[in-house]
Amino acid sequence: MQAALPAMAALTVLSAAPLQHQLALFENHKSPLQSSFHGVFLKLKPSPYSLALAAAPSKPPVVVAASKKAVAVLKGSSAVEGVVTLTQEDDGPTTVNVRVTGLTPGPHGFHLHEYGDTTNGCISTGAHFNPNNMTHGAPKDEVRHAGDLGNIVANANGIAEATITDNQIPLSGPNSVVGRAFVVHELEDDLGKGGHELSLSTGNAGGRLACGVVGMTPV
Ligand SMILES: [Cu+2]
Ligand SMILES: [Zn+2]
Repeated sequence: MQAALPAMAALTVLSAAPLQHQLALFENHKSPLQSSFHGVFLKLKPSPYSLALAAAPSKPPVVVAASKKAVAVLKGSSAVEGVVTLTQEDDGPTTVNVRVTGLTPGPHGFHLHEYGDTTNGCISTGAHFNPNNMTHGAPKDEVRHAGDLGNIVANANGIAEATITDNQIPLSGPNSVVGRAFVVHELEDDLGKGGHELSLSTGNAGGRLACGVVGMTPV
């Protein structure tokens, strides 16, 4: 038995129910549709959620896909501030939209750091997020910290805007970056190639101008 759902159907799993329970579908919070399908209890609503069901005879449908969204608000001890939004579809790459203001014109190192701890300012966020025990590098390098997102570049007005797509900063699973922190730096990240003693740990990107903890948001 197959479950056929509209291609762009938006689904939220409310709760799992044991076998023998019916699958109840509600579209736009009205017109409840009953099905003889045996599985979980679902609610449909119009939202960017995308979800697929894999169903086998006599087995409950399995949720195999969903959208996730998160945000970080960057603040520091200077005038630098910003907002970073992260979106991820299923297990695909994470798209990071960045807008930071108050910067000096030019490139500034931009990373995900290990901890979502700002008790002592941005210094408490620790080192670059590095679950695979690598050295510092560029986003496109094979050898890099997962948190190495390169540089963002501020224009003459001190505003840096960027859209970054990356495979190493998921919003769920063992390497989830939720609860960790973005940091924007004083200097350009040399991407591990500057020959400085700090190049292979921090990219020699200097002080921490602003930081913000990644938290989940409604999709
Ligand atoms: Cu950093
Ligand atoms: Zn790094």
